[in-house]
Amino acid sequence: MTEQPASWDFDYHFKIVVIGDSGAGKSNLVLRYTKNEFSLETQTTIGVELAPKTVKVDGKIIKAQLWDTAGQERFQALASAYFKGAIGALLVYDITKPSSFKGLEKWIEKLQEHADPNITTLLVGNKCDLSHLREVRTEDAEEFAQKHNMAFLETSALENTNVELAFQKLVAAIYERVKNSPLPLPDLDDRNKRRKLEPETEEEEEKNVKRGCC
Ligand SMILES: Nc1nc2c(ncn2[C@@H]2O[C@H](COP(=O)(O)OP(=O)(O)O)[C@@H](O)[C@H]2O)c(=O)[nH]1
Ligand SMILES: [Mg+2]
Repeated sequence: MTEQPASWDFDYHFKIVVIGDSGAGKSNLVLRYTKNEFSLETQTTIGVELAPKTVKVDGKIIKAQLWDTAGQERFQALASAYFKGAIGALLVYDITKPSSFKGLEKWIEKLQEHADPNITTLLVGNKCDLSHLREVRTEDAEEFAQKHNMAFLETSALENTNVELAFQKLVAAIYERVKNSPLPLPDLDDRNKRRKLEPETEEEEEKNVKRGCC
């Protein structure tokens, strides 16, 4: 029998949205985590960027699909499709920009409005390399995270501090939540429910059907 493509070989598929004010460093956190790269440029492309990353938790292979806004957050234009089916959210602010910390309330409202009520969220204070420019105290962020029942970490996409840990923590927390829930999960996108060896695209699905009947 032919070996299945690597993209099929996972136990869980988690859609994770990355949200927060423009300039907080969302794209660079995703870039650092998925490609170990960093860019000084701010992305201006319009459209949603998807970045996959496969991780192992508790012996299970989890494909995390990270949804990066690619600029629409600037215009408050994130449609409900962006949040639909998301099982996790990385909520990002910039420790040197109090406005991005104040903006978190607005992002939480967006989550409440569009996302699954059980979504697992991790708060990230990015740019911790710029400690001399810090304007948001760690204690204030900790208090905020506690109030909203989410874990919290400070990161630097530039220096690669806690980036892997932040995503790993989020994926592990989602896994803990879903591992004992009988599938299908309520109100979630099909992709979160897909199990090992199920086809990813219509084309693959068609191929699979052909394989099955010959
Ligand atoms: N010093 C520092 N700059 C960062 C960090 N992360 C992102 N940046 C910079 O902040 C700007 C905005 O980053 P970007 O990832 O495009 O933010 P986004 O709008 O939230 O996606 C860019 O100039 C990045 O180079 C970081 O951890 N430290
Ligand atoms: Mg961006």
